[in-house]
Amino acid sequence: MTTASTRTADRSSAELIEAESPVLAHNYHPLPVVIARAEGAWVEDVEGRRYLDMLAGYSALNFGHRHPTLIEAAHRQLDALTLTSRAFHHDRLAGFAEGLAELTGLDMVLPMNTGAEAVESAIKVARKWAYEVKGVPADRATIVVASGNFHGRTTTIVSFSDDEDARAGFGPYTPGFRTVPYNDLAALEAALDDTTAAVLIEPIQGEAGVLIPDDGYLAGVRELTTRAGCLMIADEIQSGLGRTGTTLAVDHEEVRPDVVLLGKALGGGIVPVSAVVARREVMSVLGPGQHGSTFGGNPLAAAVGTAVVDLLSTGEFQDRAAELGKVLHSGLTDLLGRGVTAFRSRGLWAGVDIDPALGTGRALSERLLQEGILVKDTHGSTIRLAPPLTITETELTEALEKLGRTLA
Ligand code: IF1
Repeated sequence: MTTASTRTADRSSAELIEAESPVLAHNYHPLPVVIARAEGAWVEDVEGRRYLDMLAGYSALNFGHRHPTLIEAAHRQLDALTLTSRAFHHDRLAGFAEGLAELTGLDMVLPMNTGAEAVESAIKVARKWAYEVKGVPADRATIVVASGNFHGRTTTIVSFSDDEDARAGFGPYTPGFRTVPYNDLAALEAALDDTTAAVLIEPIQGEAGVLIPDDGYLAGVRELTTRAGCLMIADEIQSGLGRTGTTLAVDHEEVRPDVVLLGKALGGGIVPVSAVVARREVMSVLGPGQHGSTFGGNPLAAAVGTAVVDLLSTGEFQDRAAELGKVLHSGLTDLLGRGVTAFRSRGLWAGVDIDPALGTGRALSERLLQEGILVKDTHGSTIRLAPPLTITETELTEALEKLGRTLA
């Protein structure tokens, strides 16, 4: 009986891609590259070819691949304690929760694992808050979301998606959600009523193509939700933790939501770590036995999460994303009319619309792969750029030059 590990040894990229097909669910269409090693902004495939990672795990690798401080924190915890369940306390959780509360300017932390779990948990807490604090009649709570949203892949979350690929075929759907156009305060105001528990919003819509709302939109959402007596829930799972040049994307308008959702980079690219961080009044609706998770807040996750919070506490990654974001913005501006029809960018995050006449986003992603650059298309002919915040200016400039040459 060959063991799984011996099976993988010595197979080429092509053989490994071939071997996946009969045994791996086909819920992705990966680019034809098989990564085996990585460090910083660079990855290496099975044959030793190197690529600059301009996707960074959809912003889960803000600190680059295997950041030494984070790997050290993980190694130290692996040699001490990895899992207790929440049936018992462990010595890493208080520090992690204190650090997250301080980083976000909120009061209480619910530690979970994936982004979707944080979103689902926030939906449950918002509904419970609506019934017990706001006084919405039982089972009547509604949550307002934006068209073009992406908040994860669970059946409740896809219930309020308007992306048919993500939603079709998974009914029956969870009721209690209202959809309004993104970046439209009048439409949002019209959707709020006495049943509204919360507005769940991405401060910048990632999967929709890095759609940045007008200045004042987030402040408007904050004002409307305060006035309507409902919660503002900011999904910062992709936009948060330094990506846009500030700790949270909402910081750009100095808005403080009632609830902030974090994930992806919170796990340092090492383990899944997510969290719901909220005002005390909101999180206090949860009592013992009313929510939970086997791995939520586990010692390894808390140790890595604490190291991530510490990296962000100095502001250097945020400043770096803001500074290099200017290089990204000017580099993309130079490509307007040279294959790029439009782009949106904030910090080290950009959605780049490619002239459809040149081909699809997928085709460009495959061409860039040949050039040693990893990117991923979103819908149609938009590609997203989200490099590690540790990328050097030289590496970023090189990637932009290669993008320009490939488009030419
Ligand atoms: C995929 C992209 C998609 C998210 C926001 C919650 C979640 C995500 C704002 C759920 C996850 C991931 C999921 C992954 C690709 C990627 C993604 F926008 F980042 F590119 F799909 F839209 N809120 N986004 O962006 O977090 O449960 O995945 O940890 O599903 O293909 P998760």
